Amino acid sequence: MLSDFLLRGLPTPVRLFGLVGFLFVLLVFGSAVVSAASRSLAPQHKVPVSSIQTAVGLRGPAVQRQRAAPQRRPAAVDPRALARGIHPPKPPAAAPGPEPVAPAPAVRLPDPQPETQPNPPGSSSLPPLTHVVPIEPESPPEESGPGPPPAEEPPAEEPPAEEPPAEPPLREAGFEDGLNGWSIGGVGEVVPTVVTDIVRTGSQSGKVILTGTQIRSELNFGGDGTGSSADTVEFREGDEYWYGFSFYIVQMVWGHPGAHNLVMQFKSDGEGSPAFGLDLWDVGGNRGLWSEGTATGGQNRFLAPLSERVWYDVAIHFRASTQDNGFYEVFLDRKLIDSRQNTSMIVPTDTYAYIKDGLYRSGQDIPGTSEIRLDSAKLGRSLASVSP
Ligand SMILES: [Ca+2]
Repeated sequence: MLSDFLLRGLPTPVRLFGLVGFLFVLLVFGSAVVSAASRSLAPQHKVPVSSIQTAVGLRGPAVQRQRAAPQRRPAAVDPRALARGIHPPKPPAAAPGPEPVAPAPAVRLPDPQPETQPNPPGSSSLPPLTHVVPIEPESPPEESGPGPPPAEEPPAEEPPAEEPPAEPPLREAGFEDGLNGWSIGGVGEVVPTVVTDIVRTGSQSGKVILTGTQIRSELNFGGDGTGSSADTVEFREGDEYWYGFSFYIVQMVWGHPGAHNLVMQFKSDGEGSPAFGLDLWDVGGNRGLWSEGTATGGQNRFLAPLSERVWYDVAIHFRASTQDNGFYEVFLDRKLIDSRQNTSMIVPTDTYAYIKDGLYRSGQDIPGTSEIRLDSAKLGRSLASVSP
């Protein structure tokens, strides 16, 4: 042996001491080598104790966080561990094994995802209920499905189907300024008068009365209240308008076909019967408003029953023509009661039409006293603009 060889020549006590020293050095060196070796291998295998505990379910993020949710089951049954198939070391208690674990996991499974937890700052008791991360506004895409529906705006639409304030009429004759707005040229035996007893609008209306065998008491629409026809409104080929007026029957000798009893007519500039007129007739049990004239197709048409002592609002929408390029629509109290297309509101041999209101009758055939009121005559572009 090397030590024997080196110490051979020395005295015994010294040899003994040297031997011991050699053994000591050998021991120290050996332990140093071992420790160095283990240190070089250790890093890969080092497993922190805490992670082991976590894996086993003794501690870990879930446990630490769950301090806020005391109602949770004790950490011993940490679902996370269960989810990973790692069962906690069962306490020696005689508990019937895995059974108690079963109920917990189903609902809690989502918890294990640690990402869910960190967000809600002050909602320590709420998290258990949130199944999915209820986080932040960053995820606006689909999270807020119910919130932003822009469908909210439409409700603003209300049904004020009624037209807004009607545009003013183009012309008006309502007896508030005497007979202004009318012409009395060719009105017949009796000039209508302005009264205040029965009115449709304002405080005055026109009184029309025929007695005996009197035939005519009419006003032409458009004028200054005199006999001048300078301002009479004329409708020529293609002109389209609305004309409205109101009438009230005080008493009436009702006419019949063959005995004119017109309350309004589209008179043409030439002689002869109007192309279109509205009669107050009582025929075959139909007492009321009738239409007659070539524009109607040549037939007398019963349009609506009428009563005495009631105001009626008439509106006529028309396009004037001498060549059947016109039409008319008659409304009574805003209800359509007659209409005809492709017709002539001007007598074909004439050049224009104008409007007359009042009474024109066959006095010899239907004598007696007939009395009405007229009011609120208007010319315009819409039903609303010519309504009272
Ligand atoms: Ca009036």
